[in-house]
Amino acid sequence: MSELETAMAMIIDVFDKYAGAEGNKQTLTRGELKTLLEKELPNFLSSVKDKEAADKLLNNLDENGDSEVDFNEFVIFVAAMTCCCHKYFEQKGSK
Ligand SMILES: [Ca+2]
Ligand SMILES: [Ca+2]
Repeated sequence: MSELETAMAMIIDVFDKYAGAEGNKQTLTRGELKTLLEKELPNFLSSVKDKEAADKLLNNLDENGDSEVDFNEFVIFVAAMTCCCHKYFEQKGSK
């Protein structure tokens, strides 16, 4: 597989791993999302330390309002995070 294909497969793997922990295997509950963020995005989570921010994040992610995060909603989040990282490194590189 190419690098990009590997990256995509890994995103799917990560989602499946955490979404399968409890309840619906196709969606992340609040608890599952929290575990995912703690394990996979520890640096990001330390920047949104307060619980309110994490709750707000989930509400923003949950586009269809079912209180869970499905794969589509998760991918939008990953894409948004990737854009932020890209911008960050671009700014860093230009200095
Ligand atoms: Ca689940
Ligand atoms: Ca949802």
